[in-house]
Amino acid sequence: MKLFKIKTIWIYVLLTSTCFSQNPLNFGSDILTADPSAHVWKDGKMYIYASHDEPCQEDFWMKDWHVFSSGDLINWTDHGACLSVDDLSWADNFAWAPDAAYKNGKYYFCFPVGTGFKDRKNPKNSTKWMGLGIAVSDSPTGPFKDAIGKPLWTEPYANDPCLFIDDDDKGYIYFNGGGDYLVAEMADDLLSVKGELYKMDMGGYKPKREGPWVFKRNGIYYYTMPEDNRVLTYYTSNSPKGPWKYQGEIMNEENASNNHHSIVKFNGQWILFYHRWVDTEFDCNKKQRKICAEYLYFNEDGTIKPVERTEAGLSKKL
Ligand code: FUB
Repeated sequence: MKLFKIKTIWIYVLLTSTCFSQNPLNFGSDILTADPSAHVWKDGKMYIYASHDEPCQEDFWMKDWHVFSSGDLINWTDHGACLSVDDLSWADNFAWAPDAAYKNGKYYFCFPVGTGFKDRKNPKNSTKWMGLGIAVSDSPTGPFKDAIGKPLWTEPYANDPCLFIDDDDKGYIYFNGGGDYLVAEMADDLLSVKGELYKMDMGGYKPKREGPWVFKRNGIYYYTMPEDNRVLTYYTSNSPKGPWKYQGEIMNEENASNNHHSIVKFNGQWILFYHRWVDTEFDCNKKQRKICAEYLYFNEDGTIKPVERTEAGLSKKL
């Protein structure tokens, strides 16, 4: 009887500790990940395209991107590096926040990458440049192959792309372009932009930011972003190019550190993926980035309910 009780307690402890420790997401190793771009593809699984931090890296010097997949949002597979700066002829550093899209039966990986050096003390001496590339694969997990062998453009400086495919199959690229809120329509093959880089009307509200993420729900376009790189906020519009109306905060700032996110529907439930700076055991003794996730809910009028960071994340009961 006593043995039965002990066993039962152990099973309970194991089950609860598994259920209440889903953030950061468990990718099966101590890999450091950031900037999650999440998509559900035609096999119904969730795929996360992520930046990959080196432990204690200098000034966001990052070299490759990883893809993770899951069928239940709890058990994840790390498919390894889907692209690396070593595969590129025109950039060698700053493998930053990517995005992906599915069109024409292919998977497209859009990545910001650069070269040079940013001198934070004497900005005049900086040589850093960043642009956006496009790579293609027949598989959602890659490997992806640089499809154009150069950036989509060299001016303006660009990072943090969001590649959005609308219901009419038109593709749009949103990005941080020298501080402006820019969008361009993509050519049908997604390998070049069609027409102008268009500066969007943000309704007079234009904080500094990186990492736009656009999605559509019930005919409304949502333009979401880490405002000042830190607070997740959003705008809405009835057109993919705006004008946009500011709607408020989704997730607040934590420890004066950057955040970066994506919002996607999985099995009828909306999910917010983001990253958090957590304590690790690496020598530099600094917090490092890891991807987390939370459920996200809408109000009746289509506005988004603010999201709290939790330890349990997606293991919480719906
Ligand atoms: O991961 C490198 C950069 O940090 C991203 O591009 C930004 O969005 C910020 O998360």
